[in-house]
Amino acid sequence: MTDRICLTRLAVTTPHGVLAHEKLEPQRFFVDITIECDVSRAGSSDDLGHTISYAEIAQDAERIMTQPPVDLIEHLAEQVAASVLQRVAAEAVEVTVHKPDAPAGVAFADFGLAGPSVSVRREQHRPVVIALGANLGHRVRTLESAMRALGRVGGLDLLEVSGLFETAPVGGPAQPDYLNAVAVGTTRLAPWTLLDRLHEIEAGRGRTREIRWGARTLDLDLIQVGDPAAGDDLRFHTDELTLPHPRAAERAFVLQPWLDADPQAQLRVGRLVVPVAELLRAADTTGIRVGPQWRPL
Ligand code: A4P
Ligand code: MG
Repeated sequence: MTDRICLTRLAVTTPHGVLAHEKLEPQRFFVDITIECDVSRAGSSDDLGHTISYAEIAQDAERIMTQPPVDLIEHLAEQVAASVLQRVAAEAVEVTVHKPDAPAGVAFADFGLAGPSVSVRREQHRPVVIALGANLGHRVRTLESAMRALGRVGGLDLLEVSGLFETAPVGGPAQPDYLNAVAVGTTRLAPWTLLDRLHEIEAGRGRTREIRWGARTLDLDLIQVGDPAAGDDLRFHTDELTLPHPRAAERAFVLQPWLDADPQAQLRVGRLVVPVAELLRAADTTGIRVGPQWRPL
C-alpha cells in the first residue's frame, strides 16, 4: 500500500538553460511532484505532524527552481527530488519539470502543456537494523518464520542476517534464556510504518504484552535507521518510537549479533558515533553464547 501526495503544475518564471540568452531571460517552468508515503496515520489523527506538509515541499521546490541559472532541467528535477526525500515520511518521489517554451527549433502544440519535460523517480534507501529476540515456544522456528515475514515486507530489503546467539535474560522477572539475532538492510518505509509491520509480525507469532521485559515468543526492535557516519540517521523520541534504540548501546544481546551481521557497524551514542565492536568490548558479555544453527532466509 502506498499513498500519494501530489503537487501539480507549480509555476515559476525564471532563467535556466544551456543557451546564453536563456540565462538572462526568464521563461516559464512547471513542476509536478508526486510523493509516495503512508498517510494513514494522518488520515486518522488529523495531525499535520503525521504527514508531509505540501506547503513546505512547494516552497522548497520554488526556492530550488529560482536559484541562479543552471543548464539542465534534469539538474533541477534531481534537486527537487532530493529535497523531498529529506522528509522522514517520504518513501519515493517522482518529479517532472516542464519547460514549455524551450528553444528546440521546432513547433510544439499550442494546447495543454506541450514541449520538453524531464521526469525522475527516486526512492528512499535508508539503512536499517532490526533486532530479533525470542524466549518462549519453539524459538528457532518462530525466528525463522519472523525472518520470512520480514522478507515479505514491501519496502524493506534485507541484506545480512546474523547467526543465532543464546543469551541470558537481561532485566525483568526470572525467565528462560533468549535466542537473539540481528538483521540489517535498507528500507524506504517511514520508521513508524516499519514499526507497525514489526508489531504485526510479532502479533502473528503469539506475542502478548503483559509485563515489560517479560518473556515473549517474539520481540522485534528497530535499533537504528539511517547512517550515523553520514549524519543522516533518524533521531527522535516519541511515545511509540525512540531512535536509535535507547538501550542498544549497552546490550550485548543486540551488539554481538549485530557485529556478526555487519562487522563495520556503527551506532550513534549521544553525540558520538561508535563502532559496535568497541561498544561490545565495553559491554557485559557473560551469558552470551553461540546459538543453534538456523535458516533465516
Ligand atoms: N518502542 C520505542 N522505541 C522502539 C524501538 N526503537 N523499537 C516502543 C521497537 N519498539 C520501540 O516495547 C515497548 C514499546 O516500545 C513498544 O510498544 C514500542 O512502541 P515492547 O516490545 O512492547 O516491550 P519490551 O520489548 O518489553 O520493551 P522494550 O523497552 O522494548 O524492551 P527492550 O529494551 O527491547 O528489552 N534479554 C535478552 N537476553 N534478550 C532480549 O532480547 N529483551 C528485552 C526487552 C529484555 N531482556 C532481554 C531481551
Ligand atoms: Mg521490543
